[in-house]
Amino acid sequence: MSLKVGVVGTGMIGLDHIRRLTQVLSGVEVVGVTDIDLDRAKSAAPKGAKVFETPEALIADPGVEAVVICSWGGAHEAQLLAAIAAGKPVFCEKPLVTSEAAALRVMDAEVAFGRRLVQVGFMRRFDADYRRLKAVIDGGTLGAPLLYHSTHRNASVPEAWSSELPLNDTLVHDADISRWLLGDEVTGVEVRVPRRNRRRDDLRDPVVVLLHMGSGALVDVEISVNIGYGYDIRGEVSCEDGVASLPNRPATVVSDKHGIRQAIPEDWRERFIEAYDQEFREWIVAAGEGTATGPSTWDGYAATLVADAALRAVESGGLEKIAMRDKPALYGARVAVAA
Ligand code: NAD
Ligand code: ISE
Repeated sequence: MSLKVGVVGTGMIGLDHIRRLTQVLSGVEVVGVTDIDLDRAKSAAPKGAKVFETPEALIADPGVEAVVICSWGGAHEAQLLAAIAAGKPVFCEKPLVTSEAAALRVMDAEVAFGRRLVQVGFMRRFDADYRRLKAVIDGGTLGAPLLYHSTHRNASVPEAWSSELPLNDTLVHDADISRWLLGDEVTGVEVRVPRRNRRRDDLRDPVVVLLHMGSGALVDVEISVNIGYGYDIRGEVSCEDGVASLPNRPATVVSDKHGIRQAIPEDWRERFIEAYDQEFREWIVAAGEGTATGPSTWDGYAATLVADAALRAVESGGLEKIAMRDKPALYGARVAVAA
């Protein structure tokens, strides 16, 4: 039996997820789509799928067993609340939501429902290179992690981007992966803003973010969203007794009159193609059982707090502290955080 899925939002990643759900993965069927741009939804609809006029209609339809949310971050809250109210498992692209208050409303609704329904699209956790990096750190042979360097470079972003987005749309990945790799929570955030990239001097880009972790470890993050040359994601953990890094991705080595070189992924679709496939494989299994595993509403909340604090830190120029609510039992044991 295939899991019958409805997709909300048929833009860049919505289309890519529809492709993997229809052409790559098994045990799943896209039975419905919707978008505020109905023409876009119609052209994205796989054969036999129904085009719904609104997310509410898609989510409420008895033929839709589980929901995939790929709309803009600011629209996620209402769609998540509708899916939870309908008791349907939901995969929600990151960011979970775009404010602490919205994250708390979603968490309260899921906790009141009494079972996990939400998986957030933090796909780095499903990437084989990040999984191997975490295994090395968890193995303990390098001692305690002291510093993590996270580099997050996009070749370009859409014209419509504003200066908040590098912090509340892009940084959330680095916040989540730092928490996951180090098994720790972020307790404070600082931001430094260097000179702007000439390609988009209307944007605050790049930014350097310093995450203070509960253990005392520090994470420095470079966010550059108009680096031009490609999609370049790097990570290196400095521990007491050694250093562990993400490898460069294997790519054909081309030698010609310009020298010896390897291609860099164009964007997230190419760099994380296997990770997105794997996050959906795991989601399909859990959603088929009426629940969710992997990155949770709690993780989405934690990343949202980091984004909120980073935006405050831009204004204050100082260290912005983060206070988390107590972790509900639904999301497992609380990570120990030093005072
Ligand atoms: P996009 O602008 O290409 O597509 C978003 C689509 O959602 C548009 O077609 C828009 O019309 C539709 N939409 C917006 N609000 C809606 C609403 N209320 N109801 C129905 N449809 C609505 O953007 P995108 O790049 O596809 O990003 C979508 C989401 O996916 C964002 O949250 C983004 O952060 C996330 N994303 C995640 C990754 C990743 O690596 N995990 C990569 C890209 C995008
Ligand atoms: C996009 O939404 C993603 O999630 C990508 O992974 C990230 O690199 C990019 O900056 C975001 O805009």
